[in-house]
Amino acid sequence: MAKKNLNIGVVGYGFMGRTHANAYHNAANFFDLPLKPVLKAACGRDEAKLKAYADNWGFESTETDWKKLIARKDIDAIDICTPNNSHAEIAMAAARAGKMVLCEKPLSLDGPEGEEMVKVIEAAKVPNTVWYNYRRVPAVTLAKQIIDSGKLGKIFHYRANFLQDWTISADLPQGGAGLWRLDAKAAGSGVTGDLLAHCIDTAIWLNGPLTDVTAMTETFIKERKHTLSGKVEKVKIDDACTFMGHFANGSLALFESTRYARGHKALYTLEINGENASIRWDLHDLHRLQYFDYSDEGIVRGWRSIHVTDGDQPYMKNWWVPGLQIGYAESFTHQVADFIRAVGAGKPCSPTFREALETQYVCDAVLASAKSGKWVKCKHSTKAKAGKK
Ligand code: SOE
Repeated sequence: MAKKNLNIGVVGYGFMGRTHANAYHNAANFFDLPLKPVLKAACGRDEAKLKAYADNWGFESTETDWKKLIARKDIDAIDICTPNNSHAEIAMAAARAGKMVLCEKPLSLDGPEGEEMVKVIEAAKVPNTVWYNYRRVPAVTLAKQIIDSGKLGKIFHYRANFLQDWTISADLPQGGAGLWRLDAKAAGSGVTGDLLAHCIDTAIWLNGPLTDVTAMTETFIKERKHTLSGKVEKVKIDDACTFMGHFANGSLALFESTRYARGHKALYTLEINGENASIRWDLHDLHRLQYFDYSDEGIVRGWRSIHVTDGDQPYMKNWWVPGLQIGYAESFTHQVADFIRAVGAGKPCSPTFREALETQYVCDAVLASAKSGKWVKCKHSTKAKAGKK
């Protein structure tokens, strides 16, 4: 019997618009889903770019006004791939219209805006999720399984980096297509909301909530020409951010992100050290999980490099044959598959808006600490997450 369709309206045709469209295309081919995702409509302001995007990915129709997209009766879910400062308005309007909402990360510009979004989405009772895609890289999901099985024992340290080098040139303008990440009005913050948010989301998922942080940020290039105004304007985003903190389970946090690490394009790494074992993962080698188990016999004890491609490892039985790896794009495909399965089962798909708000609170605490030079306590979005030390 033919499956019922899940009609998707994607807002935004940039980098994320492409990763999501690709994911909707592939999800039903690789995963047995209760609903079939259909690229019903693409939405964006520039008609020529929109048409090129829609034709390329096979969307059935286009809209140049997201309000019209939301008003359409034939759309079940709104997927938001626009700059951060438009997430709240679109997400809340979509929820109020009864649509399911999938929102690119970070959820919002800051915690208070995120709180509004959570209030509206929960009142509307619509399925929702935020695209923190790295959770769904099979090696990272495997790390979660290993940690949850208790193999690491008591956790002492959680260390994460997200390093890039694409904004070193002082000639690079801020604002406008592709460069909105440098404009505080559009992005909310710099590396904290763009890159550390990924690290924080994964950390909370793997190791539980953060309780307090102390941070420093730096803006290396103080002024840049603004693409939209044509004027040289003050740069208000953080180019680099380093923070330390405590997790509720007693372990210590050490996080660093920068867009000034010459030679690194998107080097997201994480390492967790427990009493009995340690885990290490690296986005540039994303199909491997490094694992050290102290209980191994002494003469063969050492770091193992697990090639996460076998059928009994997360998501992998749905792909090729053992030994053949998948990559970055598939983490988005997994999110589509998990979202649709959750919708079919009437369950939430993590991270929900409320869970993503927890990351927003940590980002707020990090930025507040960098400003004040003091330790700042993190707010929590759920009682369960607040945990106990
Ligand atoms: C920034 O360069 C960026 O594209 C982020 O916005 C993404 O979230 C990250 O996954 C890769 O880097």
